[in-house]
Amino acid sequence: MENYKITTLNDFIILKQKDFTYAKGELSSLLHHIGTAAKMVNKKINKAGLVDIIGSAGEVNVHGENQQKLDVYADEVFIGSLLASGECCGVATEENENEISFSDTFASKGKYIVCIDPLDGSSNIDFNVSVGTIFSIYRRITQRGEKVRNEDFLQNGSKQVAAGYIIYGSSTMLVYSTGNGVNGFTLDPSIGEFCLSHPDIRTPENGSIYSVNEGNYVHFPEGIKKYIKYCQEIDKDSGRPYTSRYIGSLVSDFHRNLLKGGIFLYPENKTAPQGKLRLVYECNPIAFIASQAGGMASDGKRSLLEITPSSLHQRSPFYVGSKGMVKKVEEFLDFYNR
Ligand code: AHM
Ligand code: MG
Repeated sequence: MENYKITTLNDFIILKQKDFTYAKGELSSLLHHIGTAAKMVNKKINKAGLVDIIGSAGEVNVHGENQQKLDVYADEVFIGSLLASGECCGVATEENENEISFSDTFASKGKYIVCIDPLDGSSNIDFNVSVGTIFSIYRRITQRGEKVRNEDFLQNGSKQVAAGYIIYGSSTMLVYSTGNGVNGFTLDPSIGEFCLSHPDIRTPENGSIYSVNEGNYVHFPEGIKKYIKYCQEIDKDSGRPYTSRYIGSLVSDFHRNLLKGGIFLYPENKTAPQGKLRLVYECNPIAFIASQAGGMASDGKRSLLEITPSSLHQRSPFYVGSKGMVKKVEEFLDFYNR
């Protein structure tokens, strides 16, 4: 007899809710709505190339970057779904300059705020390269019923209640953590459900992959240049030379390294003095997942989750992955850049 036992994302969320004695199901409902929005975005991404939805929407976002049509669609779908959940009182996204406060009487009483990059790596879409959604959830600081303020979104990364990402790749996966380990779910398109496929993900202490845009090499800090050379040296005991893998799509690069062991680096460079990636809705959620899987994330000097952001779209140098490798990068930076 075939084994029909599957655990869907919603089964799992409900199952896990029991671990929190006082949980009222608010976070569960929020996660459920994120899962639903992910399925909608996934459907649209699968059709990219077939219908007139690839390419630029003709607008630039707050960073002066060209917005892709799917960027706009994903932004609307996630915001709409979070509003509909009734558990989220406000949202900050990569596509909007300021935080959005939900004034709806139901939603304004929500306990949580969400920071989200609705479609990361979207410049890859026209070339059929994997893209992702990255999100994190915090408890609001303002009182329930009040309008959310900037401070709700500028919380230290260690305050995340939950975080995760969706990878729209050769299969679509949702990976998330509520601070109690990391679990991955693969979308089964035949039943339209995310099914538990990667329970309790742990990342290796050390890996053999390094992921960095080496085209920027000449602009990197000395410590990073030296670390890259270290990755390329022969040392059988530590498995070097490492393999270089870089897709240029954060979620995909991170996901591969999370499962196989490795490090992702996006250093500051002369043209981007604070790095490229945004602390609040790109680095922090990924850092939370990494640490929950036994890895770590750093800005080169300190744990990324210790940083209190001062603005919504703040950028940060980003080193994330296997603990031993991230620590090694910190050592190189400390040694060569002091
Ligand atoms: P985006 O937020 O504009 O999509 O850019 C973020 C992406 C990440 O997914 C990826 O890690 C990085 O940009 C790649 O940057 P680069 O092309 O400079 O290597
Ligand atoms: Mg992005």
